[in-house]
Amino acid sequence: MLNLVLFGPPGAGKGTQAELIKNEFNLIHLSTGDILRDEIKKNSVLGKQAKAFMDEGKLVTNELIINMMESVINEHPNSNGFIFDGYPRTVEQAQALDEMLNKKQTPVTAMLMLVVAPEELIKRLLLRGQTSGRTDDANENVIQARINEYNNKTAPVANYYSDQDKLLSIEGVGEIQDIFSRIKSSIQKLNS
Ligand code: B4P
Repeated sequence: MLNLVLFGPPGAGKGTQAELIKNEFNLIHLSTGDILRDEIKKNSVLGKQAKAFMDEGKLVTNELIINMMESVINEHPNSNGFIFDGYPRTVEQAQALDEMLNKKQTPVTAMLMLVVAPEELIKRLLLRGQTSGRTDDANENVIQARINEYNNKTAPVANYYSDQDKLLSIEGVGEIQDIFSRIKSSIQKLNS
């Protein structure tokens, strides 16, 4: 099984690259952002709770995310593996993911970290905000709050995987296909 964590700040290209990786390696793509936006659309209890955090650019609480992810992972017992997009975003989430996958004897294979400078992130997200309808992309203050949350709470997750010798760093600037080629060759090296 191939379990990949796709990591990087907001706007680094996680969702974009996850689609390409999923198709190439036949993996299940789990995006916590997409799952949460779905819950908001359904106006579920989880969606209502999550919306308040997301509209301010804050991370949704670990408790809500970890329970949600455990049930989503359990829906796919026979997959080739997962691509985790936007999860884990805190060390506590990373520990919970390890615990869940270790129970199934299919640990995280590697973390792919997309490296992009903050000015480029803000430019990309404001551009997407013009058409996406996402309230968290429309306002530069909210985008900055997301980047701050990333620096304070999410960036330490990279050390967590580096300590396990699972961190692969990928240059995330340039043509989407070129970035994907870099990702693909990193994954192929894992298998060789
Ligand atoms: P997400 O939906 O994960 O949003 P994101 O970090 O902004 O990344 P996304 O995947 O959408 O963007 P991408 O980089 O692909 O999270 C949204 C919110 O949900 C969070 O702020 C938080 O509140 C909550 N949340 C989610 N997961 C959570 C968790 N685990 N714990 C707690 N809270 C959680 O792309 C961005 C833009 O760049 C796109 O327009 C794309 O077209 C463009 N782009 C991509 N690659 C490019 C390239 N090479 N060049 C130019 N543009 C590029």
